[in-house]
Formats: sequence, C-alpha cells, structure tokens
Amino acid sequence: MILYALPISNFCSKVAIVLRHKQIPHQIIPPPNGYGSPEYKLVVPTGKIPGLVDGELVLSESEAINEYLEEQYPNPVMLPGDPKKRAQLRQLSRHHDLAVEPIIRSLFGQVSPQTRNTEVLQNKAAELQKQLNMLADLADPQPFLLTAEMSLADVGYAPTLLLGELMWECFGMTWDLPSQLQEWQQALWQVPAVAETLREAREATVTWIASKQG
Ligand SMILES: N[C@@H](CCC(=O)N[C@@H](CS)C(=O)NCC(=O)O)C(=O)O
Repeated sequence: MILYALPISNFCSKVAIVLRHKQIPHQIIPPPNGYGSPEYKLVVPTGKIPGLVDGELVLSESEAINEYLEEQYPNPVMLPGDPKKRAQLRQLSRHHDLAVEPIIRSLFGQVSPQTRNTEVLQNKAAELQKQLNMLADLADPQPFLLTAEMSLADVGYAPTLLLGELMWECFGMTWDLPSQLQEWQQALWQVPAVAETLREAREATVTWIASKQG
C-alpha cells in the first residue's frame, strides 16, 4: 500500500495516523513533482494528497481512505459501536473536515507578515472558538471524543489543532482550547501513532512558518 503524502499536510497526517495505529504495512512517499502535477495525476487522477494506492484501488479524500482502511483492517477497531454511535463518530469527523479545519486553512495567507490583517485574524479566531465550543458540546470525552480508545472521529483533529496552535503562536494570539477538550488532546498526543506523525508535522510546519517570516 502506498500513501502519497507530505508531512506539512494535515489531511495526510489524518490518514498516516490510521495506517500507523493499525500497523498496516505501507510506504509514505511524496507525490512525484508535487501534488497537482501531471506526473502525479497519472497515478492519482484528482492530483490531491493524501492519495492511497492499494493494488488496483486508487483513492483520494482522507475520509474515504480512512473508512476503507477501517473496513479492510478492522483491528484495532476505530469505528466502534452500533449504527447510532458510528453515525455520531462520523458527525464529529465531518465537523473537523467541514467546520474546524477550513477556518484554520483560510488563514494560511496570513502567515506571512506582509499579508496579515488583524481584523481578519480576530474574526476567524472567534469563528474557530465557536466551532471548538460546538465540538466540546458534541463530545463526551472518555478520554477520546466519544470512545475509550482512539476512533476515526479523533484523528483529523490531532494534526489540525497542532497546526492551529503553531499558527496562533506566529500570529501572537492566545490558543484557547475549551477546558473540556484539554484532557482529550493530552490523551490523543500520547498515542504512539499520533506522536510519531505529529513529530514530522511539527517539524514541517515550523519550517514552513519560518520560511514565510522574510
Ligand atoms: N478533502 C480533502 C482535502 C485534501 C487537501 O486539501 N489536500 C490539499 C493539500 S493539503 C491538496 O491536495 N490540494 C490540491 C488540490 O486541491 O488540487 C481530503 O480530506 O483529503
């Protein structure tokens, strides 16, 4: 199994965590000539990362990839419970992809001081706080969002919250994770697959931020 990925991409980290946690034999390699390149599109037609190749199967979209990995390699289980529980777990994963992550992504252009706008930063920070408070309301940390063991609902948040924290530091803003989520984040960061993936993500992100400071 090959995962086309870069350590700077939080969506790639979301998949790398699952591959590592499930101890699925795999190789992680960068997309040839970068994502979006004609060479990469010959292998993964969308041109996006993460891209998974498993024999004949070629997949994009972290959510589709993670659910495929869960179905092919059910141990350890990462989407447990009855249909109601599984639906709630999927909801929290979508909350990451559709509500929390896009706010942080929308501030990539602000990492360079030349293009920074304080009003935009403050508005986005307030929006993010609302979405994190919503996550705290929807979750029931045990210590993972809705489960005793890490599930597919948790994995997207690990790299995205790290990315947010490093960006907020660069913006000189206080990173304020709701108190109900703090133990969850500690537990998450201690999972070996998460710790290994975040080490690489942190290094890539710190380098990226430094490169934008002129
Ligand atoms: N919804 C996608 C998002 C992945 C994504 O945004 N990947 C970026 C890099 S971080 C990318 O490949 N962008 C190139 C493009 O969209 O053409 C997922 O969950 O995998």
